[in-house]
Amino acid sequence: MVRVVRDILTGPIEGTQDSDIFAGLTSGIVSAEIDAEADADLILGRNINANGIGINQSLIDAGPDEDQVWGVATAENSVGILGGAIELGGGNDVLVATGTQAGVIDALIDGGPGEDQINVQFGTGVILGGTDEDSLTLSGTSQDYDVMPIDDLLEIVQITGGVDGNTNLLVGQVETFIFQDPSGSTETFDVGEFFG
Ligand SMILES: [Ca+2]
Ligand SMILES: [Ca+2]
Ligand SMILES: [Ca+2]
Repeated sequence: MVRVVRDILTGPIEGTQDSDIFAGLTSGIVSAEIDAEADADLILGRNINANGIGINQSLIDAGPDEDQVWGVATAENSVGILGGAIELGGGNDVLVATGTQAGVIDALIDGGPGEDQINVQFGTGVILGGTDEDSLTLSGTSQDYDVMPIDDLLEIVQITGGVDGNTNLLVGQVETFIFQDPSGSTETFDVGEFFG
């Protein structure tokens, strides 16, 4: 196993066949290429600075097995995941992106095989669940969003609006949509309900 834990994580980094940890703890993951490979890996980009980005313009391949990818930005005008591409690979993976400006901006997230749980709060980008039953969690209520059916065969929908008003997500192969209000209430929709 490798544990690469720094204030800011950047550059190409290779994982092992065992469980690895890659973390940028205060200024996130920036322009990195992380290949986590097999076994359950944790990839954490945390940014505590104003205008900070949790995972910034990085290519992340979590590889097989049950991985966790977190892009967490906590200060003002911050973004969880900006740009780049994140492949969660096989296994039941978890991805969480949170920021005060948006969870994601221009993000490309691919859950791959397995039952993946993706929570991006709100924002812009492309989210693919891949095969098996996947869920996407967004902040707010279903009233905050417009969900437009694009292709029922591939289960592609476009989600706009959002609590920030700027959300524009193209979502494919995700079977369950969860709207999570700050008050704690949640609403759950099957993708088929958007193609009624
Ligand atoms: Ca892995
Ligand atoms: Ca997966
Ligand atoms: Ca799926």
